[in-house]
Amino acid sequence: FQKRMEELPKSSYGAKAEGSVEDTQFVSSSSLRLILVGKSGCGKSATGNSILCQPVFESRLAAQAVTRKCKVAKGMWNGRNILVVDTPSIFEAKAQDQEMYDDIGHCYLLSAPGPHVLLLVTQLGHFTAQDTVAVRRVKEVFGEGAMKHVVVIFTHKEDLEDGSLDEYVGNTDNHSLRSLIQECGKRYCGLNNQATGEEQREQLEKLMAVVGKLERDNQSSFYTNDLFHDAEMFRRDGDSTPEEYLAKVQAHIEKQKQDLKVTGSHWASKALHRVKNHSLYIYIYIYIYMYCCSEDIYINKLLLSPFI
Ligand SMILES: Nc1nc2c(ncn2[C@@H]2O[C@H](COP(=O)(O)OP(=O)(O)OP(=O)(O)O)[C@@H](O)[C@H]2O)c(=O)[nH]1
Ligand SMILES: [Mg+2]
Repeated sequence: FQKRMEELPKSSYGAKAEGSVEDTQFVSSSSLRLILVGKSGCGKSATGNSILCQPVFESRLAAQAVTRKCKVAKGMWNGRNILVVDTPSIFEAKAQDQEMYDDIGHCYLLSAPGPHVLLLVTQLGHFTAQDTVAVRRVKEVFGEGAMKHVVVIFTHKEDLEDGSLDEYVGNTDNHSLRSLIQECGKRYCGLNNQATGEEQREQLEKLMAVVGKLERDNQSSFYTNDLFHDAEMFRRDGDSTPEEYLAKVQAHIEKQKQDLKVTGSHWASKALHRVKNHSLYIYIYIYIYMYCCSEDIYINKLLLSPFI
């Protein structure tokens, strides 16, 4: 973690940052911070490269995860500064060891005081159980409120050929994908990360239009939480040691996980309650129906017996 700290671009953060004019402009309110999230190999780094129009993140097909640690890169879009944070495999179902907390802590430091947009990347036509885990992990890592800042990115858009992405998303029978799309306010976009020239520019325009809508919906505010605040203080003032900061990271993630469980169990108990109520109505209905239909005095007596 100490090594990661040394690599942090000091000029990107806070008032105490030292750097060129161009660098300090980066903290101005008009800059846009984006974090790439999603399962391993879905095209996060390639998406970052498309957005920045430069091959800044290592991206290739591999059996093992290619991106090994968080990396930040900057660029411009229509005169606006953008900062993109690429992430390693912190959205997988694997055990959460110290390295995972180091990566999460690093990601928070690179994107503090918080991202405007979380780009949740998935390969078009391949939304699997690992993607569902990734959605869950995004909530655990950033908090459930972060879903308000999610845009789903479908990579490999070229596989649609002449088909429409809206039709694909509207007609999919993948329930997890449908509920994700609902949950993030139907904000999604397709990208062909192999595209160049005019095609690349056009698809970026579309993505930025979706981002623009997200910003309007959120009154231009970025997503933040207590841990982003801690990260900013740590980065700027150095008021705690790396160990203390990492302990805060771990405690915050544990709490977010716990909160998610509580929300989940609230939802489950409500659903159970509803089912119970429905069953009661059905029982009463069958009871009355049988009573009315039956001409047999013995059955009528039997049906009435609990009330007598
Ligand atoms: N044809 C095509 N290939 C893509 C597209 N997006 C990504 N790829 C390819 O998919 C492979 C994996 O992409 P990466 O960007 O490395 O994926 P990642 O999510 O960063 O992977 P990790 O860092 O290993 O988690 C690379 O070979 C990319 O060239 C796309 O839109 N179209
Ligand atoms: Mg990568």
